[in-house]
This record gives sequence, C-alpha cells and structure tokens, in this order.
Amino acid sequence: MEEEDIDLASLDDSELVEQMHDDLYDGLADEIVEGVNILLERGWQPYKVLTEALVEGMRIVGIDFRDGILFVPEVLLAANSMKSGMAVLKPLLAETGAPKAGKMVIGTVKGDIHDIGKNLVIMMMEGAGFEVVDLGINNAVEAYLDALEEHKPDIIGMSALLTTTMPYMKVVIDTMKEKGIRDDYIVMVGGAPLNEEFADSVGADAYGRDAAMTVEIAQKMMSERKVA
Ligand code: B1M
Repeated sequence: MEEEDIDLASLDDSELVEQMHDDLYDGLADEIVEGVNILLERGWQPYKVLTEALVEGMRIVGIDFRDGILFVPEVLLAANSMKSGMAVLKPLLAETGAPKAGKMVIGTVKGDIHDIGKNLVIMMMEGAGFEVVDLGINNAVEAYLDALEEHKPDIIGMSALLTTTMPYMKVVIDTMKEKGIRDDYIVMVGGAPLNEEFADSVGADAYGRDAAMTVEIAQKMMSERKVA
C-alpha cells in the first residue's frame, strides 16, 4: 500500500504512533499534523503526543543522521514535519505545562554566516523538549551577553564553521570570565572544524560533534547540574 493511501484514523493508537515515526522519518508534515490531531481527539495529553509520537520519532532520525544513514536534506524535512506537529501542540503545552528539559541560547559567532548545522541543533534540541533562543548568525560577544541577561538560559551554545571564526568562541568565554558569569552557564560549542581539544582549549564545557550528540550531552549536563 502506498504511504498516501494509509487512513491514519483507522489505525489503533500504537499503529498510529508507529506510522507517525515513519512519517516523521519521511518528512511528511501534513500526515504528522493529522496524526497529532487524531491522538488529541482520542484524548491523549499534548505532552504524551509530543514525547511518544514526535520526540521518539525525531530520536530515531537523529540516530540515523549520526550514523550517516540520513543526510542533511532528509533531516531538515523531518525537522520541519516535527515543527508542524509542534505548532499544533505548542499552545496546548503552554496550557498544560509540560516539563522543560532546559533552556539554551545559541548563535553562530561573529564573522560567520553558516547556520544550517546550528538550525539542525535547534530543531533537535526543541524536539528533545528544550526551549531554544536562536540568536542567528554573526554574533558579537555583546549579543551573547545581552541574550544571557535577557533569557537567563541554562546553556549557551556557539557555532562556527570557519577556522578563522572559531577562535572567537574564546573571546566570548573570556569575556564571561571577566564578568564573573562563566560558571553560571553550561557552555557548549560546535561546528565542523572544531574538536574536543579545541573546546577544552577555549574553556567550553562540552563539544557537540553533531546535533544528536549535542542533545545527549545537554541532557546529561542538565541532569548533573540538577543533582549538584
Ligand atoms: Co562555507 N565553508 N563558506 N558556505 N560551507 C565551509 C565551512 C568550508 C569547509 C568549505 C570548503 O572550503 N571545503 C569552508 C571553510 C574552510 C575553513 O574554514 N578552513 C567554507 C568557506 C571558506 C566559506 C566562505 C569563506 C566562502 C567564500 O565566500 N569564499 C564563505 C564564508 C562566509 C562567512 O561565513 N563569512 C562561505 C559561505 C557559505 C555559504 C553561504 C555558501 C553556505 C552557508 C549557508 C548557510 O549556512 N545558510 C556554505 C556552506 C553550505 C558550506 C558547506 C558546504 C556546508 C556547511 C553545512 O551546512 N554543513 C561547508 C563544507 C562542509 O562543511 N562540508 C562550508 C552541514 C551541517 C549540518 O553540518 O554545519 O558541521 P555542520 O553542523 C553540524 C555539526 O558541526 C554540529 O551539529 C551540526 C548538525 O549535526 N554543530 C553544532 C554545528 N554547530 C553547532 C553548535 C553547537 C553544537 C553542535 O552548539 C552547541
């Protein structure tokens, strides 16, 4: 049977959730919205729809992206489908109060306009229940500091794709140290030319090799922070 022939409403709950994982994987936004609405009509709590249908589906996408089975265009399509489903759930979640995994402010550093990877990180973080403030591209240190003050996140994330712009991460972290606020935040960095050693050398807490690893590390660091 062709994908478009499946009558989502005729599936039982577990078949529907499984079908939604497949539809997310295939980037079918309309089907995701339909599935979300069906589950809500069946009395599912918005948070249950988010975690079991969307986040779990996106987790599978993240693993296959990390393992080189899916590539950027497919992940962007999946992430967009997730966003369509999230758009239905967002106002309902605000009413019912889903637990937040944490809050992140993230931007590409000064001099750098690459944002595809950062946007993927954002989508995956949101998929995992984080609230994310996107500062966009070409961010000077002042933009990060202003955002920290305004949004009071748990995590500050910086992205750089150029060997000429990645040293700017140290400027931001050193300025945070000078202001005595460095240890108030988890600092995560990422981007293709970076590695663990670089992250250590600039004084970051963690290096996100890819979007899926970034989510895993952020979750781990948030739970360690809560324990401490
Ligand atoms: Co440019 N570019 N680019 N580019 N570009 C690279 C990076 C380059 C490696 C290409 C090459 O020469 N082989 C090279 C850098 C060389 C170097 O620094 N040594 C390069 C160059 C030189 C340039 C220009 C200088 C070219 C020019 O004008 N002469 C110029 C720079 C402009 C500027 O920034 N000031 C430029 C411009 C552009 C475009 C505008 C055309 C476009 C960007 C479009 C956009 O982003 N909106 C572009 C692109 C697309 C690329 C390549 C081809 C692809 C980058 C990408 O999106 N990858 C890139 C070559 C390459 O990397 N193969 C290249 C896919 C993305 C999903 O991966 O960004 O690594 P990535 O993100 C990953 C992880 O790194 C991690 O998670 C992501 C998802 O898994 N991650 C984070 C990323 N950020 C994170 C932040 C975190 C955590 C994880 O925070 C916690």
